[in-house]
Amino acid sequence: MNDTELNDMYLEEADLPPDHRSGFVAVVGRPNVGKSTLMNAYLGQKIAIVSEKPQTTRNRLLGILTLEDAQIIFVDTPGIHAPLHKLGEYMVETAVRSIPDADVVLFIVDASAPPRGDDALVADAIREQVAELPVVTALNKVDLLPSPERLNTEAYLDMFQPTAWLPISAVRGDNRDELLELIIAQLPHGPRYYPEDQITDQQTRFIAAELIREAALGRLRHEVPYALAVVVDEFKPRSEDMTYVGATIYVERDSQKGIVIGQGGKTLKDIGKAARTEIEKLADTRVFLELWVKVRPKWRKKEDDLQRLGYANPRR
Ligand SMILES: Nc1nc2c(ncn2[C@@H]2O[C@H](COP(=O)(O)OP(=O)(O)OP(=O)(O)O)[C@@H](O)[C@H]2O)c(=O)[nH]1
Ligand SMILES: [Mg+2]
Repeated sequence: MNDTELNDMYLEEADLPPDHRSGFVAVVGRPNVGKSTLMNAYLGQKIAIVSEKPQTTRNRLLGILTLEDAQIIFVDTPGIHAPLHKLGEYMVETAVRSIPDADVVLFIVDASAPPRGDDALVADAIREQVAELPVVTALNKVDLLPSPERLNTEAYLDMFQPTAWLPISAVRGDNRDELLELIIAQLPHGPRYYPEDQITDQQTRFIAAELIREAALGRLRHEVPYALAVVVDEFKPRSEDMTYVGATIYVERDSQKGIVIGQGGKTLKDIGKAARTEIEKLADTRVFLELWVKVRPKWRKKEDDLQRLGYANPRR
């Protein structure tokens, strides 16, 4: 680092208000409660894919929100559940392990419905991992109820007594700003850990693969969405305003391959069209997207396949 850069760095530090706060906020909860939706809403950008099906998020993803007086690093995690295969075990372990590294735990529940077994798993995981950390509970999806009195507030607060809590709607925005203030108030004083223009730790090609998976999730039913993995094989600028993206969708069985491709290739074409629109926003150029579908039998149960498809065991 040369002198000018060093000066710039000190200047940046000096520019921060003396009571600047920063830290990691582990966003945890059972599948489908709205963790990724809420993080994206705070960032104003789709960093994590979202779907109406549970178990959408499979990896730990950072979403970095830099404000004048705080830098909040959200750690979006897979939904905690009772796993059925190695992929599920990887997901749950990833989520649970993000808890002790956090400064604040954001426990999200779907308060439009009573607690389920998986919510208790989350509450237990938080209790086991942290005794000291502040925990903020967000009672999400208030928009689904005619009045806040119908929320299952007591049932969730009985399960886990948080430091602070609020009813919110991640999609409609109710109490979203207020929740952010609550979270910031629990963060320690500290500097910015990431440059102010950095919004995530994920590489563009990983997000592109996720956007393809999101497009596929929205168009497939039953067990097929869960058997999908997507790998971007190539992500290359072809010219100033055109990016070439080549990706493979992996499934577990021939029958699933047929479903993903669809009659006359229609389903795959629809998936490609939807994904391309999203990847164009990400790449900020036009995108030429080529998709392949391949069968990898029982990949969700095999350690080496999981590693190859981007689900490396956090222990290693
Ligand atoms: N009505 C309503 N729906 C919501 C709200 N927040 C999220 N959703 C919906 O709930 C579904 C799940 O949202 P996600 O953000 O993918 O949930 P998640 O907790 O990240 O789920 P996993 O990644 O599977 O653990 C999607 O259909 C969202 O649109 C909300 O405040 N109100
Ligand atoms: Mg998610």
